[in-house]
Amino acid sequence: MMIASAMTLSCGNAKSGHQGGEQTVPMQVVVPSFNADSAYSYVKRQVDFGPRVPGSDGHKACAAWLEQKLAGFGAKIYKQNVQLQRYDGALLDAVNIIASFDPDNVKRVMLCAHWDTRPWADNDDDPANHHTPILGANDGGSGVGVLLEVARQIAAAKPAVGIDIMLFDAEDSGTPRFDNDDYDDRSWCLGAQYWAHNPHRQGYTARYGLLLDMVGAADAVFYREGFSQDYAPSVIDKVWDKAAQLGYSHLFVNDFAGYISDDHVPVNEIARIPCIDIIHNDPTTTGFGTFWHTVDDDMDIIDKQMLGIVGTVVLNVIYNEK
Ligand code: AHN
Ligand code: ZN
Repeated sequence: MMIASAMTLSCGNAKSGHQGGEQTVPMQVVVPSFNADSAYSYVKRQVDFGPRVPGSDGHKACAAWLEQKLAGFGAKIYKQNVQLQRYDGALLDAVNIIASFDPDNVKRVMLCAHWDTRPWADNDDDPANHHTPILGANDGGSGVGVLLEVARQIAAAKPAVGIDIMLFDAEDSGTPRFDNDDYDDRSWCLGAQYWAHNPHRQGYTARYGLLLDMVGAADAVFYREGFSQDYAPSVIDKVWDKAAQLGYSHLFVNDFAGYISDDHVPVNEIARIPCIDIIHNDPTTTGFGTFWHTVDDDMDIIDKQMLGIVGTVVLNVIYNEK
């Protein structure tokens, strides 16, 4: 448990002979401890379904499991089943899965990740692998694994704000390198684009959103991403300040590292909710990691401790909302 902040409360109900007085009482914000073993097991469970390419058997089975887990944590589940058009015209059977905690609370924060995996290892060194679907332990699995553990903690002790866990589908079917003549930036983030145009509840809004993408590798490092900085600078400050307080300023680096098209862009530009991307991107070395969109994105590159750090930062941010 972590205790944070103090606050002056007007205490109109004070004891013996001290009526209506004002006193300072510590307002203890109890932040639950994030369990990294649990998060790791949730990543592994997804990977055990195999690739979660939209329309595949692994995708269907994983969707059912995600829904059942989140419902088991007491969330209200919204599913958006929709056919979305890929860059090449193929229709993808997609499902956005939204889990709302305390759904009638007007104070809300959204936590997002994509749950699908890439149909092609088009960044692999070996061209023979370019059409092989990836397992997406990091790219897909890690963000969802962290959010499932956050959901488990919310089930045990709810924060002051309502939380919406948004698992977007069809993020990672964007134009592959082997078809680069057809490249279209809008071919990514199809599920998030759909949700932004068709929110699960009419008039839905939230104070802000946090998107987790590729948060599980040992060499992960998080820079201030460009769209996040432009659309939601105060949210970046809030998260990076909290990470620094917790001792993670070496991982949440106070530098800018370019613009990344990701699910937070439609959330900002279409839904108009300030949303930041917490994404592994090291501009000084290997960008999204050497395993990115290769057959090496499997459980071997998942670092339990990194999942724990990201989850701890997220819990500390949302439990400090009043
Ligand atoms: C692009 O490569 C255009 N965006 C990175 C978003 C992404 C892909 N996240 C995971 N896979
Ligand atoms: Zn990807």
